[in-house]
Amino acid sequence: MIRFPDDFVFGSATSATQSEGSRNGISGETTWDYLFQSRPELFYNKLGPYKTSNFFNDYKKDLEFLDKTGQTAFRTSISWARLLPEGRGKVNKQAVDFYTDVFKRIKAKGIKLYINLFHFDMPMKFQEIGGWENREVVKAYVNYAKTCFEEFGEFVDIWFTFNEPVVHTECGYLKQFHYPMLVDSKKYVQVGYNTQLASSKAVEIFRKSKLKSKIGIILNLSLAYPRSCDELDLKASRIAQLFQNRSFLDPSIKGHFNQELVDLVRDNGMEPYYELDDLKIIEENTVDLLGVNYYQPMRVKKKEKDDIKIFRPEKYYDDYKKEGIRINPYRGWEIYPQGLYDIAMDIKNNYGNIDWLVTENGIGVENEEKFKANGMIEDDYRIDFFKEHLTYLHKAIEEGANCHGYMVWTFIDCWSWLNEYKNRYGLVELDLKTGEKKLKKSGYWFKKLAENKGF
Ligand code: BGP
Repeated sequence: MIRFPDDFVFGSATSATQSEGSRNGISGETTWDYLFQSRPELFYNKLGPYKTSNFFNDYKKDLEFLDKTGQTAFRTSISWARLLPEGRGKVNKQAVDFYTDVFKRIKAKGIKLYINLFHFDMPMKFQEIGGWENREVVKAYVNYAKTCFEEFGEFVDIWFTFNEPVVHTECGYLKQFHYPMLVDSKKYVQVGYNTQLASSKAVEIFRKSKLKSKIGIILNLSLAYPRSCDELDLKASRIAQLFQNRSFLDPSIKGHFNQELVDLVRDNGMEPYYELDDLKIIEENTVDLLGVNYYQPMRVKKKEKDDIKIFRPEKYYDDYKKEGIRINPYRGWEIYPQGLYDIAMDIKNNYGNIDWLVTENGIGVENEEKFKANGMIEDDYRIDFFKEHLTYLHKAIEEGANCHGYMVWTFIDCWSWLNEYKNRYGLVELDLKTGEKKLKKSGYWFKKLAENKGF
């Protein structure tokens, strides 16, 4: 049997926009509401973020599934636009009451509560003035963070400043998957920089609050495996990791940006606007712990075509399709459980073995109803996926990795950005037509996992 330490937590993660429903209750608009209104054709089910899994109305019943799946920790986010419909200023009392009740109920169950402050959900009011491009928005975010610490500080065990900051930066400013759907290297760098600054400033204000909880950042880490040991393939892998991992790992944990990345940015004339005080703030406000989202590795080789003319990560490497790898056909992502072990070793060897936990890991499957037998989705593929990743995580812990928990993506099947409900990840099934929620086989399995601290 694979057994984890007694204080190891097992849980799941979701986010405000993906579960609550932006038109349930009072809320300001986010970039997702706006993008759906202006370009509905981009969204898989053409539903928008309006109802999602209806957590805002269903939460009392939904939270019962935390017990049914045996979770000892739960992660969600607060919606900035719900708490502060104007982005700043007047606090929405309805939002305070909602989150307070949700958080109280979770704590009453003896479940640890991890709250993230920003999960891709920029209030539209602020995107109109440039979103993360604008330091005014950084200021407003710090004020929002302070409001959250004051209103909900007593309930939260761990705060996270951001979820996957690489994603809103790249998807919004290079890849066109998130609003404002631009391709603009200069803004891409500025948004990345300002996001890090916002995170460090939130840590600063958190320290001043004297709360006893901890604060961290959630990063989607993927090691970049080189095609070969050829010097140029190795260089490609190192640079891919600078963009993907080191960009936020170094300032968040070590208190300064990675020098090789800084040089690369400067050599390309892409230095962001910054103020001297910023560097001191970043240096002095590192995180207590790290959340790691892991889905797939990167595989790269040296750049062979001169096809990228602007400054972006892919200017320095080509993706490499390795023969014989396993792919999740629905999402197109490689399944490589050993990647989690390798990340653990990177954190151990290069980041002072900081305290961390897996904050997302999971497999998205399309048309999951086809796996239904006697009314239940028999998602053995998901159980196997979890088992394989947990096996490598356990090996890493035995070798000294300082990992204290494993959270799957996700709790109840949720709305997922442009993909909406295409791929289902939940321990709990959501019937989109009736709104009914039901445990999947993996939900039952997860309860046993948590009770036994292993499998
Ligand atoms: C992560 C995000 C989640 C969730 C998940 C699955 O990167 O933090 O919010 O969306 O990916 O994404 P998808 O449904 O696109 O496969």
